[in-house]
Amino acid sequence: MAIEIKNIDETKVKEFIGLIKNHKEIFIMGHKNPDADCFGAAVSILDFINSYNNNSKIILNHVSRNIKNIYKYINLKEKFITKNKDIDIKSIDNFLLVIVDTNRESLVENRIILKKSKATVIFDHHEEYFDSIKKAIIRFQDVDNSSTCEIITEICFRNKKIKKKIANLLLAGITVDSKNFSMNTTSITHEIASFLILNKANPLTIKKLFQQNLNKYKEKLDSMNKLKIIKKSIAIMTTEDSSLVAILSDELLNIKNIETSFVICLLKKKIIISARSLGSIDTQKIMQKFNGGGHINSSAAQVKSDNPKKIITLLKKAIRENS
Ligand SMILES: [Mn+2]
Repeated sequence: MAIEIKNIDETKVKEFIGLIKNHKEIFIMGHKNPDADCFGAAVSILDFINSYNNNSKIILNHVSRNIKNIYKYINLKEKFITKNKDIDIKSIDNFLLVIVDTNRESLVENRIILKKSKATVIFDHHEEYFDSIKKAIIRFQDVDNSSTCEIITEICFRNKKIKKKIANLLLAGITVDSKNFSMNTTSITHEIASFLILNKANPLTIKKLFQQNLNKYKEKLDSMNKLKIIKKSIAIMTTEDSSLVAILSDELLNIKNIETSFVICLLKKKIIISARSLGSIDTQKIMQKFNGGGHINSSAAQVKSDNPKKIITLLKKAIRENS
């Protein structure tokens, strides 16, 4: 089944396929500390590219906890470059670079490759920021999409047979970024999900891929004791476990009357902030004060600091100014 729901710029798609055919080597990378959307987008675009050019690799610095299960599930180890030393930067010259799930220079997995690239294509659903990559030749960028996986399904797989594992990865990316189809979704998101299910994606398989282990779950419950509510609808929490930051900020929005959540974690002289909102507060504006970004509903930042108390004070000030 093909989806015909949007005016896809066919010329751009053809141009992209032309670039794939004209390059010997292709590198794909997402943002640092990839999530399911970023990882699903990278693997799916690799699968699309493979039908034209088998010489493509994904640059992935670290298999984080967020993607550990889907990394195992896809079982494509040989297609990943996980150590920078495995790329002979000097010898590569004429390569195509495909960037997924970010458009910011400071966030990509490997900035040297980006600097060296003469042909860059971006697939992303985030807004542009001051350090947005200017040199991209083609941009498949749309902030009205729930996820990069949604964009990739529509552009790359609408007329193409899709493997079950790829369909599952794409649906996983959409499910995670849209917080189970509750945020940034349109009827098109649902049509694309339906298309993926028709192509054998299974929501239950996806649920199993994201099950947490018991210890993590216990840690998560322990963290709830540190919850502070300000202004009745804004939750602020600290955690010592960086892998829980995003999970906790998502989870806090399940609590009645909580409209906005911020979770802070100190990690080696760096403070990570994850922010979520049901829409009454624009978390992106607040995270931009900390040089971060994202969307109204979901954003994050990293600050060089070892003083969480000070960051919380600054955060409260930014919340006051933006609510
Ligand atoms: Mn995303």
